Amino acid sequence: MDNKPIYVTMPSLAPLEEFNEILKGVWDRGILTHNGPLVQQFEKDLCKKLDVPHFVAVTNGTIAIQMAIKALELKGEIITTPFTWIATVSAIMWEGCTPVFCDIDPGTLNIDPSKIEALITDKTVAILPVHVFGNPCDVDAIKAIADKHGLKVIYDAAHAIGSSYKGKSMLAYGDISATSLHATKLLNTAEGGGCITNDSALAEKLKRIRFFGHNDVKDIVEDGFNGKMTEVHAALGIANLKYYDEVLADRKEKYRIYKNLLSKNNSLAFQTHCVGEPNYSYFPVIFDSEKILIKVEEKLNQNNIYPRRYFYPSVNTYTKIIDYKTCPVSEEISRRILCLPLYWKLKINCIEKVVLIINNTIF
Ligand code: T4K
Repeated sequence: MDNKPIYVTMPSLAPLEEFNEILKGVWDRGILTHNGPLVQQFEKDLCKKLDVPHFVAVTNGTIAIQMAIKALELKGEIITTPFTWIATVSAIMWEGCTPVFCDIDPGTLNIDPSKIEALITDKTVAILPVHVFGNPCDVDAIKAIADKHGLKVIYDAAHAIGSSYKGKSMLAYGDISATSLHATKLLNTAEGGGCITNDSALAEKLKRIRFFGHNDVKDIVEDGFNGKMTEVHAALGIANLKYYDEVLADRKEKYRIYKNLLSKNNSLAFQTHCVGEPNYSYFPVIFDSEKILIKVEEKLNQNNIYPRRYFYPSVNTYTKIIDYKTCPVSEEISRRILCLPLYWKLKINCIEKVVLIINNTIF
């Protein structure tokens, strides 16, 4: 094994020649952006691959969440999870809404549906859960609550390309799903994201919002902004999409290998998968205490291995920008959870090395 650093993830990249081949067309046409042919092709290819009716490609996953909130014209309180990346919450706040934190289920690490209703007030307008690490939320329970109270549902599906429930992509659930195509995601366009909806009118509105609010004749008909994906990013997406099935299968196999090797260690806990089929895009492991986590992380770092503390700290504790409200489960798990290296080209002997270091450090 060479001594190159092993990071929590590495982008899944098609061979450079294949990307270059697609780029030649961009150079020939000289069309770099403004809903060019590659963006349109990428959206079409994604719709086919994921079996969703509308995929509106945008600049990143954070903008995708903001656009979803804007398109649904939400103003008020949005119930969300504290166990997430800051982007979920900053998108809510940038749209002038107030995040209301609902604690998580300690097993699935997703929002706990049984705790949502107690947080609904006359100002609540939507629920915005996250399919954490690609683990499908209990979408039926969440829909039942939303329907009962007349609320919209936006899924932060940043991690969820490749996850499914009842044979449908997780991106097909909710009024709108917002996903990320960032370099660290299972499918990437370097930076990128998308809004997915089953509603044709909403998809058209999202496209107008993405393009300054223009309609077909460049009249301004929406309060829009610039969320356009470029042709270069779409070219990368098209090149990488060819390897999507292989990447997905590889993640599942490597997840299985990690789980098998680590299951012998009784002091570790794992995310539970209760609903649907996850995409196994991350390998989170929960330690007995933060002290043990720090010890393991230090040992891994000494061996040039760099896991990440996703998500730490729990977002409700960012008191410089948010009014603190206690979410004990999320705060407790955040302190004890570490995502181990997991990516397409990761070698199996690296997984074995990570496991050996963890076991040797704990025992
Ligand atoms: N909602 C949720 C639940 C999210 O997790 C995120 C983003 C969003 C919304 C918003 O989506 P975007 O607006 O980002 O599309 C990463 C990503 O920046 C972020 O996309 C992601 N979630 C978050 C969980 O993680 P960092 O701070 O971990 O990135 P960084 O630079 O430390 O990268 C981690 C490892 O990946 C590095 O050690 C090496 C490797 N890497 C990274 C990059 C950027 C590469 O090999 N190549 C690269 O280009 O944030």
